[in-house]
Amino acid sequence: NVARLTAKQNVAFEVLSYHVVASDEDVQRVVHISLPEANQLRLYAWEFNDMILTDDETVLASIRMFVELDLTKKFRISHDVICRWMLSVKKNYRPVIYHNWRHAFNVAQTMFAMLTTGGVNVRMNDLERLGLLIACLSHDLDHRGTNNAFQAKVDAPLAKLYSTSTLEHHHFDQCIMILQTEGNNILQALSPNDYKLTVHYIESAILSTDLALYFRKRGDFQKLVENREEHWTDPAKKDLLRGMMMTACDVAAICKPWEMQQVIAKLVASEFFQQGDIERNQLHVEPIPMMDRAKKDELPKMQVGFIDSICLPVYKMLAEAEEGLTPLYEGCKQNRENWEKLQQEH
Ligand code: 5BB
Ligand code: ZN
Repeated sequence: NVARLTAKQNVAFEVLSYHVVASDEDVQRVVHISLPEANQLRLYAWEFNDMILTDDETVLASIRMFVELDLTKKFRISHDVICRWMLSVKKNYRPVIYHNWRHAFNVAQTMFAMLTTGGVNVRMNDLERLGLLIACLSHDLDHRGTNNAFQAKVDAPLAKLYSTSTLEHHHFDQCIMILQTEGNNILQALSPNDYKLTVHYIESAILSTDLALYFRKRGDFQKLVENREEHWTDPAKKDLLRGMMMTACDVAAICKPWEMQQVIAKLVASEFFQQGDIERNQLHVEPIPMMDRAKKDELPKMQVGFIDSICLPVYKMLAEAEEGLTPLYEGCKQNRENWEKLQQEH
């Protein structure tokens, strides 16, 4: 009886009942393409570039990551189901300028490289690897190109549902809804316990992409790194490590070769400016400098600030925890120098 639902239940119903799934047509097309080799796709490279791939190739490359980590065999994920799930995930990203499917795909590739090339694989079990890859691909599902503060400002139904980590809770909800849709459950062969554990890994990983949580947790992680935590057996410490890895993957565009970093920074800026335009013209509030088109010349300075306050600390700690992750730290430092130079020219 709808009349008996509380206001909050109404909001939950409105927000949670909507997601889309892949069409049989798309699944049939992709199922029949043979998977490209990982090396041909350059999946193991830190300098990986998605821009030369077609949309179908990004889907195949994502499936290739699961196959390379042996996850499809170990968890008896059929080719048909992983194709359908991947296409459904892709379909639930909106065509926004930056927080779209390509961003999620790049985040997953960085996680794949951290595990393999970076050597983190030895510290993770199969369920963690599975959870992390699913989390990366799902971590920005249904992003609207506007941030948490914006959802609160416009009193969006989502902000009524979740007052903190608003979008991140929604990304996780979308992730679970897709997994629970017929023909999309890549976790169907897991025992109830393994299923629960994997969903817990996914939830914690997706929520940790909220920058507010990163600031709260990085002090604790710094202590672990200083104490030279060797075995990572404590579940809480392990959770912290996975969370930091998620942040590192989420902002890994900042470690890419300079040409690529410049292109991506412009995409990020362009999405921020669109939010700023709405705030100024429709909400009649002054946007923060980052979202203010009038301050576009300050981009180099803002990137240096972003690198110093958010990026370098996380890559430095991760490189100390795992030597194989040093290339991310080096790439980030390199881009800092380049942005710094542009800032001085200005
Ligand atoms: C970020 C936090 N914000 C509340 C205030 C501004 N800062 S910032 O000074 O570090 C900043 C970051 C300012 C400008 C920026 O981009 C201008 C184009 C950025 C920035 N953010 N630059 C980037 O290249 C990237 Br990538 C990002 C990340 C955007 C997504 C935020 C989600 C972070 C999850 C850990
Ligand atoms: Zn993201």
